Amino acid sequence: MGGGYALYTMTKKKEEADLFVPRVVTTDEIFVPGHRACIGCGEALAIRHVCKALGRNVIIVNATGCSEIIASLLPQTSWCVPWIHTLFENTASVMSGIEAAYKARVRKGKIADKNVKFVGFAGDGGTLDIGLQALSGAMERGHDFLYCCFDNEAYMNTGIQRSSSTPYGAWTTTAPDGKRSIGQATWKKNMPEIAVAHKIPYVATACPSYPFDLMDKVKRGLEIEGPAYVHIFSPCPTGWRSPPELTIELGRLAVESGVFPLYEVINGEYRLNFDFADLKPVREYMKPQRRFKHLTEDIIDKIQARVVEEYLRLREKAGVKK
Ligand SMILES: Cc1ncc(C[n+]2csc(CCOP(=O)(O)OP(=O)(O)O)c2C)c(N)n1
Repeated sequence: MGGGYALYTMTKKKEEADLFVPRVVTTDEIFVPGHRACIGCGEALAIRHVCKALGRNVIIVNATGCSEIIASLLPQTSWCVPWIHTLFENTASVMSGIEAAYKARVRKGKIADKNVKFVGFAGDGGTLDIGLQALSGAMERGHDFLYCCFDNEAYMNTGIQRSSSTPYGAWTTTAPDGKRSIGQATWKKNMPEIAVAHKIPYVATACPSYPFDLMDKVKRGLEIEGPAYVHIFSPCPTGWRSPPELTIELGRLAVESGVFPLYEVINGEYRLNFDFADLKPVREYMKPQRRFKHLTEDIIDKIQARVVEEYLRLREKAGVKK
């Protein structure tokens, strides 16, 4: 009996070790508490994780958006690293300008520290809509930077206006549902694929519900030479009309339903980080969010079909066997 128990605990320990690879997360806080994010804000949590992975030897260039307005109200700030607030249109231009100037000064021997990293932060509006051309140019020129898009699927800080990242059928204040409207009438723009089309060395999707995966990707993006793009799913209870305590759960459901798959594209090679042979129904993900509450079964079925279709295409690209 005793031997059996010892064997059981040994096996259990081995299983646990296999399941939970022990990793060390720094206790250093670079995005510190005291900011004004809404209760349950997925973006603030994501930023905290991203900053832990970045470390302190960085310069962050931040577009207008929730991340900027919640954490930089003078005379207070949550940012403990050099941080620049830019306009929407030019986040990637400012970032690439600083990177080019820094490289030139290193070359001339005027700066000794060769390890400073350059990072851009923006929301989905600042990335997929307003700042897309500057980002495209920076990716094309091949600057050495990491760009993080915090995707809460609308222009949230200005009052929940739709963006090109708002999912099909979702209610927003500028895409309201009604007799003649289902809410957002267009499908979500696929920004990670737009980044992949630029043939940059690193593209990834991430979510704060999977913090280790998120931090690994930020580190990888930072280390790789050249442009790196990480698209971070950021649940927003205020804009999604969801209970704040469900933020982490909604991130998980988005991944497990295939609505937001977690993958990387390293030098053009796809890697699906979490694969689900049986996806959870999109209904499960949508149900706690009142932005979808008006949708009919037909529309939900249409969304379900599209999610599965896109997931299978992604699996194919990643070479996952059916
Ligand atoms: C060129 C320009 N257009 C519009 C605005 C107004 N504006 C300020 S914040 C914002 C929404 C930003 O949305 P997003 O980038 O998704 O960030 P979030 O607030 O959701 O974090 C808009 C449209 C602006 N400041 N500049």
